[in-house]
Amino acid sequence: MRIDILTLFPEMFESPFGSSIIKRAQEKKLVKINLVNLRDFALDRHRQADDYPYGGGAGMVLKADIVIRAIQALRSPECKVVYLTPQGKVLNQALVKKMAAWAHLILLCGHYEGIDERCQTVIDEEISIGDYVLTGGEIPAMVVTDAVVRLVPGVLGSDEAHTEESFGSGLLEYPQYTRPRVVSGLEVPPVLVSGDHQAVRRWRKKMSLKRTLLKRPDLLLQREFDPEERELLEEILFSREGQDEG
Ligand code: 4HQ
Repeated sequence: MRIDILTLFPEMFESPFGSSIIKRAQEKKLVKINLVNLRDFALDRHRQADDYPYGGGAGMVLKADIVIRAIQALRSPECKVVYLTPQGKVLNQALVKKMAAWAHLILLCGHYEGIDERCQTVIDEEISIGDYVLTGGEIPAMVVTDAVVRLVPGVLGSDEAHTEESFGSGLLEYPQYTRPRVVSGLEVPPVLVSGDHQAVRRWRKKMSLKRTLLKRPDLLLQREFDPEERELLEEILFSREGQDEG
């Protein structure tokens, strides 16, 4: 997969993409992340990529001729151009999955007040990372890239990918514990040290369902349940004792 990021601030991306899983994905050539400075497509002496808005007002606007020239230079037959904006469709895991199937993604980051409206002629989709106002589209582009790259085949280790398959399906994560077994008198749930793998799997699924029900009931309404999940939900809702122990 290739991801081109068009921005006036390519240096903002160096640290987040230079560590951990995203770094490893690039080293393994599973993804090519291409940081492109929009200024490189300015033709004037001062390489000016943004300008004052017609009609007056605060802030600067990305110039349409520069954005359009940059996108024409980077285009491929299979590419999708995405502009990060609060006006876009709000990002969720279903949208991330759709994007992970694209071979070539071009992310356009606006800064200050945004982009000249005529850039819309080269934009395929608008995406928002949530209903709040940021200073630019760079952090949203990092969020989209991180979420998409981890779904590219081979990026996650087989253990991580397996967890994704069993629980990346619209539930919150189950509680985790590590050594020592007792902290300030608080013990690890006995099932996790029982050695009964089937019991551990069932307990984790139950805790995922319970957590989702308590913290994000909206997520459960968007989802269907298999017979085991129905049984576990019934236990959560109607059994009196020992719910935290499963
Ligand atoms: N901005 N989700 C303003 C965002 C944003 C968001 C990006 C700020 C675009 C011009 N983008 N610029 N929230 O707040 O995507």
